[in-house]
Amino acid sequence: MMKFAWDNYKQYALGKNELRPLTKNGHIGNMFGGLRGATVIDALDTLYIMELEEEFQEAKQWVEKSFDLNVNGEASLFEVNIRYIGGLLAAYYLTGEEVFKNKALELGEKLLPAFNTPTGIPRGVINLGSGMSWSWGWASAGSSILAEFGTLHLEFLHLSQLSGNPVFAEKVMNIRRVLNRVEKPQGLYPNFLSPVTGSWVQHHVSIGGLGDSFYEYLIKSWLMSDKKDSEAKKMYDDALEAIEKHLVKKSAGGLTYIAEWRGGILDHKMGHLACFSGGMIALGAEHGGDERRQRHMELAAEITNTCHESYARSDTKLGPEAFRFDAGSEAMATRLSERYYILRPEVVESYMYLWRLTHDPKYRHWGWEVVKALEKHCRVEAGFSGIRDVYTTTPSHDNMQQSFFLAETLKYLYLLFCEDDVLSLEDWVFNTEAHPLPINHTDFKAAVQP
Ligand code: DMJ
Repeated sequence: MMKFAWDNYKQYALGKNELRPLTKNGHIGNMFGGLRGATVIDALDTLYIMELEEEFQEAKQWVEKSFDLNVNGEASLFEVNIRYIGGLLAAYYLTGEEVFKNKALELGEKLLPAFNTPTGIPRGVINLGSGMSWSWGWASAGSSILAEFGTLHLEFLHLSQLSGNPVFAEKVMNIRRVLNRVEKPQGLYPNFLSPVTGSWVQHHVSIGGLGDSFYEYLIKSWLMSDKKDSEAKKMYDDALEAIEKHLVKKSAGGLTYIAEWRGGILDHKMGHLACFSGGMIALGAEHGGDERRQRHMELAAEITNTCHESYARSDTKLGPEAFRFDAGSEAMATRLSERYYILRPEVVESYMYLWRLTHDPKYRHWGWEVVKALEKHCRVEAGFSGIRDVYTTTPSHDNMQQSFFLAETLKYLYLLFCEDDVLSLEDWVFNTEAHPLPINHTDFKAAVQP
């Protein structure tokens, strides 16, 4: 599957950001500020660990010869960080090739002006040429997004460690300071924060989109520091406790889910994005006392089961973008606009963690169901495509092979079916785009303490 996805991207779209597999051309989009080759950078480490050597060399050559950082355009700070910097760092750590490190550091420098705000909380959009930054037009009152400024920590610590320049670590440690200071409603972290005042702009809380990877990076910061960063662990524990108390619910049919919270009112919906949380909670559960470990492992398994149900209840056996637990519905999309599947990884990501941590064979069975469904409904003549409606078996394709399909979905499926020592959880943490970063078994303090 990876070879097919790569070969078609290479043939029809090399150097563009994504492949359009139906029209057999490339897509550039406007998320990466003029940077190109998102699929190349996202695919590097997956090609490498799958031992697709020739294909890895093709990707590396493109980075050496054609990856141009002197661009001028509006980029998402978050997307550039998780896909490009994460992808380059992982490629460097796996291969030791300097070119990946140098590009990551160069790109990291270009992101720094986004932090020039009164609080140091970065704005979401940055022009990589001029360094001008601003907030997303759709984010309320010029706010920054929790899942965006909260998903820089892992990569930025590595940038400091590799460059010897503390500035990257200082930036993310300052974000943490601001978050520690601000009052949390019922212990929860809302999704919108003002980079000017450092206070919340709107009380919407979600473990899915807009919030998701902030929580992921707390527990992974602790793991990546070889369990030395106890502040991150405490923030994760406190946040999860508030989530358990206020957001975790059981449906009439007995399915556990994590609702969204709007100023105290619950929205009984889970996004596909929120399905990463089964894996995260299992990973965090490993490291607690007996009672907590058991409770969290159960919660992780129940959420993963619910996400599996969202797949099992569709005709294609792929899950919708969001599913609900209201008006008599259980783990199914109720709105037309939420029926699509864009090759997202979160459900197989949780299968991979639950498999590695429990070895219950059902996770491999569930993963294999996904493989079969992808082959049946998403494979087209020239690559893999998302589908517009998971509830019909004559799917309409969206003509887009997302780069995270190569970075995450296929990598997590591969890791689900290989030995545990391939990218062992003892030695690596995955950034939110599934790019492996090494756990620092030596002294991490120099990078963490500005
Ligand atoms: C990926 O880019 C990352 O996993 C991110 O954290 C959330 N969205 C996509 C995949 O769905």
